[in-house]
Amino acid sequence: MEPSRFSPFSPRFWRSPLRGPWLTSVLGVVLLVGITVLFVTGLLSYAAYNPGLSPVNDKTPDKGVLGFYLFAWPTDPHWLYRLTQGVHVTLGITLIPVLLAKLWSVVPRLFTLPPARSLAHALERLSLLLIVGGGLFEFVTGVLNVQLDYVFPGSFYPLHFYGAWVFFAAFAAHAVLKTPAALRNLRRMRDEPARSNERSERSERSERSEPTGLTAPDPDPPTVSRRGALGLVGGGSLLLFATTVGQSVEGLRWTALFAPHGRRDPGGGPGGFQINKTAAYAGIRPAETGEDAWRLVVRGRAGTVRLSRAELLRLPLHSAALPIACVEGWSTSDQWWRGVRLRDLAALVGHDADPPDVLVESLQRHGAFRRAALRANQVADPRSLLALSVNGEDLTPDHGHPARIIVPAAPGVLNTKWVAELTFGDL
Ligand SMILES: Nc1nc2c(c(=O)[nH]1)N[C@H]1C(S)=C(S)[C@@H](COP(=O)(O)O)O[C@H]1N2
Ligand SMILES: [Mo]
Repeated sequence: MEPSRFSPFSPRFWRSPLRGPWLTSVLGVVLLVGITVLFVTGLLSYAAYNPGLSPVNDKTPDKGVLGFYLFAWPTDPHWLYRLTQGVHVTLGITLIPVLLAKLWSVVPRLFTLPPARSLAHALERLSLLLIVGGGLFEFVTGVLNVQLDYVFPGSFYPLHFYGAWVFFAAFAAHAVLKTPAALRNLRRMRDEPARSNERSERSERSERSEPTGLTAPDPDPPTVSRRGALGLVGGGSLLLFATTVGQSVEGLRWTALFAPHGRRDPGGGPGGFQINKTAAYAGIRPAETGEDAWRLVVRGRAGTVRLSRAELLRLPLHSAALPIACVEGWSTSDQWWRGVRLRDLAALVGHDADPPDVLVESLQRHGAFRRAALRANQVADPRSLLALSVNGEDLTPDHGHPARIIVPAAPGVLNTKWVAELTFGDL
């Protein structure tokens, strides 16, 4: 029996005249490109954490074969992570309206009866569920992690990482199956531009005869054209883009209305650039950072060295212009850091020729980012510093006084603040 038009299982329940192969195809092709870029930049972000280097860095220790592609993250160009992660977050947010519109355009297909006509049909529908569920899951976890500013329940990384693989596998299979038809649809509709009424009717008819189940058999009269609807979606994306991208662009920060580190710059002066967590939040007490109390402990194969800040300042000091680029997508322009080269500190404890990896530990007692490991190529780079000052003045407490790490091209999370100990080699 045919379900009635009041049941979503009836094709006649879906009345919007906008649904059809053209709209679905346009949105699908945009997502094909966009989600592929999201997937690649996401995998790059994971690689940038150096998860293969040390269990300390690895937020998804049970990744198994999914880590097959990991490689040593380079230090050049120095804005590399700023770019890849800026693209990942900004593009992800920009694509939200496209994703929602795409889901809306195919929603009748989620309600077909019988649920499965054949094994192949059952598999196709299952993959559709994975795509819809996986897509929503990835976008929601991503946005929450950015918006909740590090208070996302600790499991963000494994959720987003495993979710990405499940989602992308289903997405890739879907794309292989559907892209030829989508491109065919687009080509056909371009060849018969829906200008005159007669022509557009013809194209509507030809759409309706397509057995896609997308076009309403019994549509309501249109209130907006398909191009108009697409314009609305594009406008929404543009608005999100325009209110997000500023979080990574100096001078435009105030336009990043929804970004937790957007809006106003955090004060002026040498330390007047983004702060992810303050010293107070991290539980750093002024008593532990004073000249009498604080000693940097440096360990290596030749033994252990303790240095006061004054002693560090008497070592050869070097400068590097480097940004902070956070996994949340925000970044600063290049700041002018000054301090002791990590490779010079390695040499102090017996690693002269080629410096090894290093484990960096903070004064901070709790929290996932209190320590991080850096790769040998990062230690060796002459721009990698234990920074003591920024933009010509002592580090402020919130930017990591008495000393912090700054490494070119690395994610912000590796730029440990309030450093207490460096251990070279033997991670
Ligand atoms: N000890 C410690 N260092 C830390 C963090 C932290 O939470 N604790 N956060 C890291 C992260 S995620 C970022 S993005 C940068 C931000 O540096 P900023 O606050 O100076 O901009 O610091 C990094 N260093
Ligand atoms: Mo960060």
